[in-house]
Amino acid sequence: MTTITTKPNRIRQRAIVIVMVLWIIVLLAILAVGLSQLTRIDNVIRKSHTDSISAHWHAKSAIAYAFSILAQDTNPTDSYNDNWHDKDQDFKNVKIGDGSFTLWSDLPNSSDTIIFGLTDESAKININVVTAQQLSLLPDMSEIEAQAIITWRDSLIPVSTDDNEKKPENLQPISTIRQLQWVPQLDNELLFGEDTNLNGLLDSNENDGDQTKPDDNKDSILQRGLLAYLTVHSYDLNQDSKGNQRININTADADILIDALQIDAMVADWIMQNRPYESIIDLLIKKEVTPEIPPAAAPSSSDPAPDPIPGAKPQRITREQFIEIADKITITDSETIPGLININTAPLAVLLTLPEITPAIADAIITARQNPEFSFTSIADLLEIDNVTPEKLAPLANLITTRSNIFKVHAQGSAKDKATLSYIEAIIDRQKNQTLYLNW
Ligand SMILES: [Ca+2]
Ligand SMILES: [Ca+2]
Ligand SMILES: [Ca+2]
Repeated sequence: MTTITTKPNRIRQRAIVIVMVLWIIVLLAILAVGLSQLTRIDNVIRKSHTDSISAHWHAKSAIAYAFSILAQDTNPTDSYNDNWHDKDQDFKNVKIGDGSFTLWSDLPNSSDTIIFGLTDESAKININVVTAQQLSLLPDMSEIEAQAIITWRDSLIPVSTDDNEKKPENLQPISTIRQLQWVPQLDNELLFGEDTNLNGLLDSNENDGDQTKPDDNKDSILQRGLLAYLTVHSYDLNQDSKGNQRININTADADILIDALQIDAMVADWIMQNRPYESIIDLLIKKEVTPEIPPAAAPSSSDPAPDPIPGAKPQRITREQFIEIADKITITDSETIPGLININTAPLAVLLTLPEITPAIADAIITARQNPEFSFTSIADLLEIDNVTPEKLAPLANLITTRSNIFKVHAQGSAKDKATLSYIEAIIDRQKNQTLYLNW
């Protein structure tokens, strides 16, 4: 007997086949959608990865760019007339390929605007060498807090029996200003103000009140903390404007004084007879030492000093001659001197921490600097400022300079989409051709 498949059975089998085919289609569709989804996510990830690499490399190229800008600065002094300061066209949204970068300074300025350029670290106070007295003169700083910082810093100086270790240029107990957060009982608000990421910019979280950290006053102005005025990196070479090692007036012999400084023998004689000097300004103000042997006496054969005019008195350098040679002389053989403050670039608050600098003198310094043709070429140029006498310059002379070697770079790289950004903060030492990355 032939088995006849009944109609309902056939229908059921066809239905099963259709359901199976539908399932396969649905599965394939799910697979296809899934695959396309994966590809899209992959593309998004890949694009975002490419954008962030691009932004990062744009920020990185900004560091190389900063180096090249500094290499082009051949002025013998460093001032705000230089190519590295406040040039929107050179530092803001600089296009490279399909992205760009921007460089800005973190130094506080009177107009609270963003200065596009590099930051001169010699405009700041070097926390590794500053005194408590000087530090206490910063805005909102109490003597107790200043002393707490100095006590903490000095506790970090390693005890050593090696005299070389104790040279001032080797005393670098603090390697980044952020370490000041560890000073006991020092308020973070005093240190950072509203600029908790220390980039010198008013970020959105720094201007939204207590909505996000930090708490701020929402006044659209960046209230800066103490760290805006501090550095640990600044130093100057003990060289003149031509790159020659300065002449040490405490040790140089007569021939060197006469030849290198182009002074006459009587002045060289005075310099040698009135040693030692605590600062170069002593040449103008030091009480003369009465020579033990009258100049008319016969010179000893072992004395290398040339005999000037027989019987003539050694002659003190004049103020004009002093201004002429001030950049060429020093009181130490050290090749570098840490922490000197550049009077061409220091902001008002920093100038006011220097001994003998009154608000009137600080204003006069800043007014002089506003002339685009002017910069202080040596510390002796301060004598041209009203009310600055040699006596007032004396306690200042070993603390200031007119040149800078260390620059901080805040660089933001931007990818083609302009939304993907990368931030790098670095310290450039243009003498040693070195970069220290603080934020990478
Ligand atoms: Ca900020
Ligand atoms: Ca906030
Ligand atoms: Ca504010």
